[in-house]
Amino acid sequence: MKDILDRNQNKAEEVRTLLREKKVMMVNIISSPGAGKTTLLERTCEALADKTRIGVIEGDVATDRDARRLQKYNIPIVCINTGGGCHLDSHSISKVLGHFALDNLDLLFVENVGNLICPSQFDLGETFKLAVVSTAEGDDKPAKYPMLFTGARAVILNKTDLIPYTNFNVAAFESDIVSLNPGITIIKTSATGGEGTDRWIGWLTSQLESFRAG
Ligand SMILES: Nc1nc2c(ncn2[C@@H]2O[C@H](COP(=O)(O)OP(=O)(O)O)[C@@H](O)[C@H]2O)c(=O)[nH]1
Ligand SMILES: [Mg+2]
Ligand SMILES: [Zn+2]
Repeated sequence: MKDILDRNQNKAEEVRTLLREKKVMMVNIISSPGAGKTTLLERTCEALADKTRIGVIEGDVATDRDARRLQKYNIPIVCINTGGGCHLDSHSISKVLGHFALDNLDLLFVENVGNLICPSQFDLGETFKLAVVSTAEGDDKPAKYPMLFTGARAVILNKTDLIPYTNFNVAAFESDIVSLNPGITIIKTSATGGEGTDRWIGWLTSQLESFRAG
């Protein structure tokens, strides 16, 4: 495992250096299946695709369904089917980067395989990791899967529209996250209803500006 992670880390640093040179900010989106990663990408493309040059790497065990959901935004999309693999690694990212015209890209999203465990261990060369949690999953997930939350720059708490139908405790969720990672940003959204997505877009835009400023 250590050898695998060391090899992954070396390739990740290569990817990070290349993207830095090309001024492409890469966001590695990690969540359990169904938390709303693709829906959030749909809202993000709607808000930004006319002013920001976006590309997407869709990681899935099987099918190109998520890639097809994003086709309507006319952005470059590459689909990686892992065929059973439960995470993406930096070698798979490095292999597909050649399919993008990196000189014509500002923002590259990676939708990782839905899984809270090993995607947080495999550095892809991203600028930062974004964790997405939905209210239907229970508020205990940060405490139970701490690695993702210690390593992420921001957490989206999605499906806030469902809170009245669950026992999700927002204050307990937030305090568990902050005790793992005091500097983290937490943004609450309903990706289907649209509430809070403006805050996400504002935060993302500010990250892109500071990335470009170096
Ligand atoms: N009620 C509600 N449903 C949502 C929200 N975001 C996504 N969904 C639904 O949750 C399901 C999974 O969403 P998807 O974006 O495919 O999740 P992914 O597996 O993380 O990419 C879909 O049926 C979405 O329509 C939300 O904010 N509120
Ligand atoms: Mg998806
Ligand atoms: Zn895995």
